[in-house]
Amino acid sequence: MIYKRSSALFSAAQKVIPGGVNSPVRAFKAVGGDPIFVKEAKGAYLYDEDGNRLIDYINSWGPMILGHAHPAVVDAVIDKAKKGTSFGMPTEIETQIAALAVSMVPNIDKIRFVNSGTEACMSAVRLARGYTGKDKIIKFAGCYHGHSDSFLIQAGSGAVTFGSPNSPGVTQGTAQDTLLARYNDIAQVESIINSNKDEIACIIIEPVAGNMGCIPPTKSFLKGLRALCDIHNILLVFDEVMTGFRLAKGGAQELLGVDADIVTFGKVIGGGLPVGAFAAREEIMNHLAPLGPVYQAGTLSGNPLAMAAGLAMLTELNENPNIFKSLADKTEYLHKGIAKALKSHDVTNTINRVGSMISVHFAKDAVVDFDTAANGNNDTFKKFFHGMLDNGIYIAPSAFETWFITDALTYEDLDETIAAVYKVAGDL
Ligand code: HOZ
Repeated sequence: MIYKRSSALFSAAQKVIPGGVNSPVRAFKAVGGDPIFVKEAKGAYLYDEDGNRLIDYINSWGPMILGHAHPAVVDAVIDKAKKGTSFGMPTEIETQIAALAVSMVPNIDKIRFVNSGTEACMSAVRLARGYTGKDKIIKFAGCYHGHSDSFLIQAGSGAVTFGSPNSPGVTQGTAQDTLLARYNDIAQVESIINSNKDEIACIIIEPVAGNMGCIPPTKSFLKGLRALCDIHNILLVFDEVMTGFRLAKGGAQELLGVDADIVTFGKVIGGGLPVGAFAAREEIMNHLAPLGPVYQAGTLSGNPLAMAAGLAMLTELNENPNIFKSLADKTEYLHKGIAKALKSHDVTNTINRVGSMISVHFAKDAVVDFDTAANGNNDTFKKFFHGMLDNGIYIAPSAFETWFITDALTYEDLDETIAAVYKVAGDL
Protein backbone atom coordinates (compact mmCIF):
# COMPACT_ATOMS: atom_id res chain seq x y z
CA MET A 1 0.00 0.00 0.00
CA ILE A 2 1.09 3.58 -0.61
CA TYR A 3 1.24 6.08 2.23
CA LYS A 4 2.79 9.10 0.47
CA ARG A 5 0.23 11.65 1.54
CA SER A 6 0.11 10.31 5.12
CA SER A 7 3.88 10.67 5.35
CA ALA A 8 3.75 14.24 4.03
CA LEU A 9 1.00 15.12 6.51
CA PHE A 10 3.06 13.55 9.29
CA SER A 11 6.11 15.66 8.37
CA ALA A 12 3.99 18.81 8.52
CA ALA A 13 2.43 17.74 11.83
CA GLN A 14 5.79 17.12 13.47
CA LYS A 15 6.74 20.76 12.97
CA VAL A 16 3.89 22.03 15.14
CA ILE A 17 2.74 19.09 17.30
CA PRO A 18 5.16 17.16 19.56
CA GLY A 19 5.90 13.90 17.74
CA GLY A 20 3.24 14.86 15.20
CA VAL A 21 0.45 13.32 17.29
CA ASN A 22 -1.92 14.46 20.02
CA SER A 23 -1.71 11.14 21.87
CA PRO A 24 1.48 9.03 21.82
CA VAL A 25 -0.28 5.72 21.08
CA ARG A 26 -1.03 7.04 17.58
CA ALA A 27 2.65 7.18 16.66
CA PHE A 28 4.28 4.13 15.09
CA LYS A 29 7.39 4.40 17.26
CA ALA A 30 7.05 0.88 18.65
CA VAL A 31 6.60 -0.72 15.22
CA GLY A 32 8.54 1.65 12.96
CA GLY A 33 7.25 3.79 10.10
CA ASP A 34 4.95 6.78 9.92
CA PRO A 35 1.43 6.87 11.32
CA ILE A 36 -1.45 6.71 8.87
CA PHE A 37 -3.65 9.78 8.57
CA VAL A 38 -7.37 9.06 8.41
CA LYS A 39 -9.58 10.90 5.96
CA GLU A 40 -12.87 9.34 6.91
CA ALA A 41 -14.42 6.17 8.27
CA LYS A 42 -17.68 4.31 7.83
CA GLY A 43 -18.85 1.11 9.50
CA ALA A 44 -15.94 -1.29 9.92
CA TYR A 45 -13.62 0.60 7.57
CA LEU A 46 -11.10 3.42 7.73
CA TYR A 47 -10.25 5.33 4.55
CA ASP A 48 -6.84 6.95 4.75
CA GLU A 49 -5.49 10.06 3.06
CA ASP A 50 -3.89 7.94 0.30
CA GLY A 51 -7.18 6.28 -0.62
CA ASN A 52 -6.49 2.92 1.06
CA ARG A 53 -9.36 1.06 2.73
CA LEU A 54 -8.45 -0.62 6.03
CA ILE A 55 -10.50 -2.96 8.21
CA ASP A 56 -10.35 -1.25 11.60
CA TYR A 57 -9.63 -3.18 14.80
CA ILE A 58 -8.82 -0.13 16.93
CA ASN A 59 -12.18 1.57 16.56
CA SER A 60 -10.93 4.76 18.20
CA TRP A 61 -9.48 2.56 21.00
CA GLY A 62 -12.93 1.21 21.83
CA PRO A 63 -15.78 3.70 21.44
CA MET A 64 -17.01 2.71 17.98
CA ILE A 65 -18.78 -0.46 19.09
CA LEU A 66 -21.48 0.11 16.42
CA GLY A 67 -18.96 1.02 13.74
CA HIS A 68 -17.88 4.41 12.45
CA ALA A 69 -20.37 7.15 11.61
CA HIS A 70 -23.37 5.18 12.85
CA PRO A 71 -26.47 7.04 11.59
CA ALA A 72 -28.21 7.19 14.99
CA VAL A 73 -25.17 8.82 16.59
CA VAL A 74 -24.37 11.16 13.70
CA ASP A 75 -27.98 12.36 13.37
CA ALA A 76 -28.24 13.00 17.11
CA VAL A 77 -25.08 15.14 17.06
CA ILE A 78 -26.10 17.14 13.98
CA ASP A 79 -29.52 17.78 15.45
CA LYS A 80 -28.07 19.02 18.73
CA ALA A 81 -25.35 21.14 17.11
CA LYS A 82 -27.99 23.24 15.39
CA LYS A 83 -29.35 24.25 18.80
CA GLY A 84 -26.09 25.46 20.35
CA THR A 85 -22.91 23.63 21.26
CA SER A 86 -22.18 24.57 24.90
CA PHE A 87 -23.97 26.50 27.61
CA GLY A 88 -22.23 25.79 30.93
CA MET A 89 -25.76 25.37 32.30
CA PRO A 90 -27.83 22.25 32.97
CA THR A 91 -29.69 20.60 30.09
CA GLU A 92 -32.38 17.92 30.11
CA ILE A 93 -30.35 15.48 28.03
CA GLU A 94 -27.81 15.10 30.87
CA THR A 95 -30.56 13.62 33.08
CA GLN A 96 -31.77 11.41 30.23
CA ILE A 97 -28.39 9.78 29.64
CA ALA A 98 -27.68 9.60 33.39
CA ALA A 99 -30.99 7.78 34.00
CA LEU A 100 -30.32 5.37 31.15
CA ALA A 101 -26.74 4.62 32.28
CA VAL A 102 -27.87 4.08 35.89
CA SER A 103 -30.59 1.69 34.68
CA MET A 104 -28.10 -0.37 32.64
CA VAL A 105 -25.24 -0.73 35.14
CA PRO A 106 -25.41 -2.62 38.46
CA ASN A 107 -24.59 -0.97 41.81
CA ILE A 108 -24.79 2.66 40.73
CA ASP A 109 -27.41 5.21 41.77
CA LYS A 110 -25.80 8.40 40.48
CA ILE A 111 -23.33 9.26 37.76
CA ARG A 112 -21.29 12.36 36.96
CA PHE A 113 -20.12 13.12 33.44
CA VAL A 114 -16.65 14.41 32.64
CA ASN A 115 -14.69 14.72 29.38
CA SER A 116 -12.36 11.69 29.29
CA GLY A 117 -11.48 8.39 30.93
CA THR A 118 -8.47 10.08 32.52
CA GLU A 119 -10.71 12.63 34.22
CA ALA A 120 -13.13 9.91 35.29
CA CYS A 121 -10.44 7.82 37.01
CA MET A 122 -8.71 10.83 38.56
CA SER A 123 -12.03 12.04 39.98
CA ALA A 124 -13.00 8.55 41.19
CA VAL A 125 -9.81 8.30 43.23
CA ARG A 126 -10.31 11.77 44.74
CA LEU A 127 -13.86 10.75 45.67
CA ALA A 128 -12.60 7.49 47.21
CA ARG A 129 -10.05 9.42 49.26
CA GLY A 130 -12.61 12.01 50.34
CA TYR A 131 -15.15 9.35 51.26
CA THR A 132 -12.81 7.08 53.23
CA GLY A 133 -10.49 9.76 54.64
CA LYS A 134 -7.48 7.66 53.54
CA ASP A 135 -4.70 8.59 51.09
CA LYS A 136 -3.13 5.52 49.50
CA ILE A 137 -4.38 3.58 46.51
CA ILE A 138 -3.44 0.21 45.01
CA LYS A 139 -3.04 -0.09 41.26
CA PHE A 140 -1.75 -2.97 39.15
CA ALA A 141 1.38 -3.03 37.00
CA GLY A 142 0.41 -2.73 33.33
CA CYS A 143 -3.02 -1.27 34.04
CA TYR A 144 -3.58 2.18 32.58
CA HIS A 145 -6.12 4.56 34.07
CA GLY A 146 -5.31 7.61 31.99
CA HIS A 147 -2.44 10.01 32.29
CA SER A 148 -3.08 11.72 35.63
CA ASP A 149 -0.17 11.72 38.09
CA SER A 150 -1.31 9.00 40.52
CA PHE A 151 -1.62 6.45 37.72
CA LEU A 152 1.68 6.89 35.90
CA ILE A 153 3.32 4.29 38.09
CA GLN A 154 4.15 1.15 36.10
CA ALA A 155 1.39 2.18 33.71
CA GLY A 156 0.43 0.25 30.60
CA SER A 157 -0.67 1.38 27.12
CA GLY A 158 1.40 4.21 25.57
CA ALA A 159 3.24 4.78 28.86
CA VAL A 160 4.90 1.36 28.59
CA THR A 161 5.05 1.35 24.77
CA PHE A 162 7.13 4.53 24.87
CA GLY A 163 9.24 3.58 27.87
CA SER A 164 7.79 5.89 30.51
CA PRO A 165 5.69 3.67 32.77
CA ASN A 166 6.86 5.96 35.62
CA SER A 167 6.72 9.35 33.94
CA PRO A 168 9.07 12.20 34.81
CA GLY A 169 6.96 15.03 36.20
CA VAL A 170 5.16 12.83 38.73
CA THR A 171 6.41 13.93 42.15
CA GLN A 172 7.82 11.53 44.70
CA GLY A 173 5.06 12.62 47.06
CA THR A 174 2.35 11.56 44.63
CA ALA A 175 4.09 8.34 43.63
CA GLN A 176 4.46 7.19 47.22
CA ASP A 177 0.69 7.11 47.67
CA THR A 178 0.27 4.67 44.78
CA LEU A 179 1.06 1.11 45.82
CA LEU A 180 1.79 -1.32 43.06
CA ALA A 181 0.58 -4.92 42.79
CA ARG A 182 0.74 -7.73 40.24
CA TYR A 183 -2.44 -8.41 38.23
CA ASN A 184 -4.07 -11.72 39.17
CA ASP A 185 -1.95 -12.06 42.35
CA ILE A 186 -4.36 -11.85 45.28
CA ALA A 187 -1.77 -12.93 47.86
CA GLN A 188 0.40 -9.94 46.98
CA VAL A 189 -2.55 -7.55 47.29
CA GLU A 190 -3.35 -8.98 50.71
CA SER A 191 0.21 -8.53 51.87
CA ILE A 192 0.27 -4.89 50.65
CA ILE A 193 -2.95 -4.20 52.53
CA ASN A 194 -1.53 -5.76 55.68
CA SER A 195 1.58 -3.59 55.46
CA ASN A 196 -0.51 -0.43 55.02
CA LYS A 197 -3.25 -1.00 57.57
CA ASP A 198 -6.04 1.61 57.52
CA GLU A 199 -4.22 3.72 54.92
CA ILE A 200 -5.72 2.48 51.66
CA ALA A 201 -8.68 4.37 50.20
CA CYS A 202 -9.24 2.25 47.13
CA ILE A 203 -8.05 -0.46 44.81
CA ILE A 204 -8.39 0.61 41.18
CA ILE A 205 -8.34 -2.05 38.49
CA GLU A 206 -9.32 -2.71 34.89
CA PRO A 207 -11.60 -5.71 35.59
CA VAL A 208 -10.46 -7.07 32.25
CA ALA A 209 -7.05 -5.57 31.54
CA GLY A 210 -6.78 -3.99 28.11
CA ASN A 211 -3.68 -1.85 28.31
CA MET A 212 -1.06 -4.60 28.40
CA GLY A 213 -2.89 -6.33 25.62
CA CYS A 214 -6.03 -8.11 26.73
CA ILE A 215 -5.63 -10.03 29.99
CA PRO A 216 -8.62 -11.65 31.69
CA PRO A 217 -8.82 -11.79 35.48
CA THR A 218 -8.75 -15.27 36.96
CA LYS A 219 -12.09 -16.39 38.41
CA SER A 220 -11.00 -15.97 42.01
CA PHE A 221 -8.99 -12.77 41.63
CA LEU A 222 -11.76 -10.16 41.38
CA LYS A 223 -13.83 -11.99 43.99
CA GLY A 224 -10.74 -12.00 46.23
CA LEU A 225 -10.34 -8.24 45.76
CA ARG A 226 -14.01 -7.70 46.64
CA ALA A 227 -13.61 -9.73 49.83
CA LEU A 228 -10.43 -7.89 50.87
CA CYS A 229 -12.08 -4.52 50.24
CA ASP A 230 -15.05 -5.51 52.40
CA ILE A 231 -12.83 -6.69 55.25
CA HIS A 232 -10.55 -3.64 55.23
CA ASN A 233 -13.04 -0.87 54.43
CA ILE A 234 -11.44 -0.14 51.07
CA LEU A 235 -13.43 0.95 48.01
CA LEU A 236 -13.14 -1.21 44.91
CA VAL A 237 -12.94 0.97 41.79
CA PHE A 238 -13.56 -0.73 38.46
CA ASP A 239 -12.06 1.20 35.58
CA GLU A 240 -14.62 0.22 32.95
CA VAL A 241 -13.40 2.76 30.42
CA MET A 242 -12.81 -0.11 27.98
CA THR A 243 -15.22 -2.73 29.32
CA GLY A 244 -18.21 -0.50 30.16
CA PHE A 245 -21.18 -0.93 27.80
CA ARG A 246 -18.93 -3.28 25.77
CA LEU A 247 -18.76 -6.62 27.59
CA ALA A 248 -22.43 -6.44 28.59
CA LYS A 249 -25.05 -3.76 29.20
CA GLY A 250 -23.72 -3.57 32.75
CA GLY A 251 -20.07 -4.02 31.71
CA ALA A 252 -17.60 -6.27 33.51
CA GLN A 253 -19.54 -6.11 36.77
CA GLU A 254 -22.43 -7.87 35.03
CA LEU A 255 -20.35 -10.23 32.89
CA LEU A 256 -18.06 -11.36 35.71
CA GLY A 257 -20.53 -11.13 38.59
CA VAL A 258 -18.41 -8.96 40.87
CA ASP A 259 -19.68 -5.73 42.44
CA ALA A 260 -17.62 -2.54 42.43
CA ASP A 261 -18.05 0.49 44.70
CA ILE A 262 -17.13 3.10 42.11
CA VAL A 263 -17.17 2.54 38.34
CA THR A 264 -15.48 4.72 35.73
CA PHE A 265 -16.45 5.00 32.08
CA GLY A 266 -15.13 6.47 28.86
CA LYS A 267 -15.08 5.43 25.21
CA VAL A 268 -18.43 3.71 24.41
CA ILE A 269 -20.40 5.97 26.79
CA GLY A 270 -19.57 8.95 24.58
CA GLY A 271 -20.36 7.36 21.23
CA GLY A 272 -17.04 8.68 19.89
CA LEU A 273 -17.26 12.15 21.41
CA PRO A 274 -15.12 13.20 24.39
CA VAL A 275 -17.04 11.78 27.37
CA GLY A 276 -16.03 10.08 30.58
CA ALA A 277 -18.08 9.41 33.69
CA PHE A 278 -17.82 8.00 37.18
CA ALA A 279 -20.63 6.49 39.17
CA ALA A 280 -21.38 4.86 42.52
CA ARG A 281 -24.00 4.29 45.18
CA GLU A 282 -25.81 7.42 46.35
CA GLU A 283 -24.05 7.61 49.73
CA ILE A 284 -20.67 7.79 47.96
CA MET A 285 -21.70 10.14 45.13
CA ASN A 286 -23.32 12.55 47.58
CA HIS A 287 -19.83 13.40 48.84
CA LEU A 288 -19.28 15.35 45.60
CA ALA A 289 -19.70 19.12 45.35
CA PRO A 290 -22.17 20.82 45.40
CA LEU A 291 -23.73 18.29 47.85
CA GLY A 292 -20.53 17.32 49.63
CA PRO A 293 -16.97 18.52 50.13
CA VAL A 294 -15.11 16.61 47.38
CA TYR A 295 -14.58 19.13 44.57
CA GLN A 296 -14.84 18.16 40.92
CA ALA A 297 -15.95 20.33 38.00
CA GLY A 298 -15.78 21.09 34.26
CA THR A 299 -17.04 23.72 31.83
CA LEU A 300 -17.59 21.16 29.08
CA SER A 301 -18.78 18.33 31.34
CA GLY A 302 -22.17 17.13 30.12
CA ASN A 303 -21.67 19.01 26.85
CA PRO A 304 -24.84 18.74 24.76
CA LEU A 305 -23.17 17.31 21.64
CA ALA A 306 -21.30 14.73 23.68
CA MET A 307 -24.44 13.81 25.63
CA ALA A 308 -26.42 13.46 22.40
CA ALA A 309 -23.85 11.06 20.95
CA GLY A 310 -23.67 9.10 24.20
CA LEU A 311 -27.42 8.88 24.60
CA ALA A 312 -27.87 7.68 21.01
CA MET A 313 -25.15 5.04 21.53
CA LEU A 314 -26.47 3.75 24.86
CA THR A 315 -30.04 3.71 23.52
CA GLU A 316 -28.94 1.51 20.59
CA LEU A 317 -27.15 -0.88 22.96
CA ASN A 318 -29.99 -0.92 25.47
CA GLU A 319 -32.57 -1.71 22.84
CA ASN A 320 -30.50 -4.45 21.24
CA PRO A 321 -29.05 -6.51 24.11
CA ASN A 322 -28.29 -9.40 21.69
CA ILE A 323 -25.50 -7.25 20.35
CA PHE A 324 -23.13 -8.32 23.15
CA LYS A 325 -23.57 -12.00 22.29
CA SER A 326 -23.21 -11.27 18.59
CA LEU A 327 -19.97 -9.33 19.24
CA ALA A 328 -18.62 -12.14 21.41
CA ASP A 329 -19.48 -14.69 18.70
CA LYS A 330 -17.61 -12.69 16.07
CA THR A 331 -14.64 -12.36 18.39
CA GLU A 332 -14.59 -16.10 19.05
CA TYR A 333 -14.74 -16.77 15.29
CA LEU A 334 -11.80 -14.43 14.74
CA HIS A 335 -9.88 -16.02 17.62
CA LYS A 336 -10.29 -19.52 16.19
CA GLY A 337 -9.36 -18.39 12.68
CA ILE A 338 -6.24 -16.52 13.78
CA ALA A 339 -5.14 -19.38 16.05
CA LYS A 340 -5.46 -21.84 13.14
CA ALA A 341 -3.58 -19.55 10.77
CA LEU A 342 -0.69 -19.00 13.19
CA LYS A 343 -0.56 -22.72 14.00
CA SER A 344 -0.29 -23.57 10.32
CA HIS A 345 3.10 -21.81 10.37
CA ASP A 346 4.10 -22.84 13.91
CA VAL A 347 4.08 -19.26 15.19
CA THR A 348 4.33 -19.18 18.99
CA ASN A 349 1.39 -17.27 20.40
CA THR A 350 -1.16 -16.90 23.15
CA ILE A 351 -4.50 -15.36 22.28
CA ASN A 352 -6.50 -13.75 25.09
CA ARG A 353 -10.16 -12.91 24.61
CA VAL A 354 -13.04 -11.66 26.71
CA GLY A 355 -16.29 -10.68 24.99
CA SER A 356 -15.35 -8.33 22.16
CA MET A 357 -11.80 -7.65 23.36
CA ILE A 358 -8.99 -9.78 21.97
CA SER A 359 -5.17 -9.72 21.76
CA VAL A 360 -2.57 -11.83 20.04
CA HIS A 361 0.45 -12.10 22.34
CA PHE A 362 3.51 -13.58 20.66
CA ALA A 363 4.41 -15.32 23.90
CA LYS A 364 4.86 -19.00 24.67
CA ASP A 365 3.29 -19.07 28.12
CA ALA A 366 -0.08 -17.94 29.43
CA VAL A 367 -0.27 -14.14 29.60
CA VAL A 368 -1.74 -13.30 33.00
CA ASP A 369 0.04 -10.12 34.13
CA PHE A 370 2.41 -7.40 32.95
CA ASP A 371 5.57 -9.55 33.18
CA THR A 372 4.12 -12.36 31.09
CA ALA A 373 2.78 -9.80 28.58
CA ALA A 374 6.22 -8.20 28.36
CA ASN A 375 7.72 -11.64 27.55
CA GLY A 376 6.04 -11.48 24.14
CA ASN A 377 8.31 -11.26 21.12
CA ASN A 378 8.16 -7.64 19.96
CA ASP A 379 10.05 -8.30 16.71
CA THR A 380 7.39 -10.81 15.73
CA PHE A 381 4.71 -8.29 16.67
CA LYS A 382 6.29 -5.61 14.48
CA LYS A 383 6.39 -7.94 11.47
CA PHE A 384 2.82 -9.03 12.17
CA PHE A 385 1.62 -5.43 12.44
CA HIS A 386 3.19 -4.33 9.16
CA GLY A 387 2.17 -7.54 7.36
CA MET A 388 -1.44 -7.05 8.42
CA LEU A 389 -1.32 -3.40 7.39
CA ASP A 390 0.01 -4.33 3.96
CA ASN A 391 -3.03 -6.58 3.65
CA GLY A 392 -5.48 -3.85 4.61
CA ILE A 393 -5.95 -4.72 8.29
CA TYR A 394 -5.35 -2.03 10.90
CA ILE A 395 -4.52 -3.19 14.44
CA ALA A 396 -3.03 -1.06 17.22
CA PRO A 397 0.64 -0.20 16.60
CA SER A 398 1.74 -1.71 19.92
CA ALA A 399 1.73 -5.16 21.48
CA PHE A 400 0.43 -3.58 24.69
CA GLU A 401 -3.02 -2.83 23.30
CA THR A 402 -6.27 -4.70 22.72
CA TRP A 403 -8.21 -5.16 19.49
CA PHE A 404 -11.81 -3.96 19.72
CA ILE A 405 -14.48 -5.74 17.68
CA THR A 406 -17.30 -3.67 16.24
CA ASP A 407 -20.81 -4.73 15.32
CA ALA A 408 -20.20 -3.34 11.83
CA LEU A 409 -17.70 -6.13 11.06
CA THR A 410 -19.21 -8.82 8.85
CA TYR A 411 -18.10 -12.45 8.75
CA GLU A 412 -16.61 -11.63 5.32
CA ASP A 413 -14.46 -8.96 7.00
CA LEU A 414 -13.38 -11.50 9.60
CA ASP A 415 -12.54 -14.02 6.87
CA GLU A 416 -10.51 -11.34 5.06
CA THR A 417 -8.64 -10.71 8.32
CA ILE A 418 -7.97 -14.40 8.89
CA ALA A 419 -6.79 -14.79 5.27
CA ALA A 420 -4.34 -11.93 5.93
CA VAL A 421 -2.99 -13.78 8.99
CA TYR A 422 -2.38 -16.89 6.84
CA LYS A 423 -0.38 -14.75 4.40
CA VAL A 424 1.58 -12.92 7.09
CA ALA A 425 2.24 -15.94 9.35
CA GLY A 426 4.65 -17.47 6.84
CA ASP A 427 7.03 -14.52 7.29
CA LEU A 428 6.94 -14.35 11.09
N1 HOZ B 1 -6.62 3.55 26.60
C1 HOZ B 1 -6.27 3.95 25.29
C2 HOZ B 1 -5.16 3.11 24.74
N2 HOZ B 1 -4.92 1.96 25.43
C3 HOZ B 1 -5.93 5.39 25.30
C4 HOZ B 1 -5.73 5.93 23.94
C5 HOZ B 1 -4.78 7.06 23.98
O1 HOZ B 1 -3.98 7.17 24.92
O2 HOZ B 1 -4.80 7.83 23.04
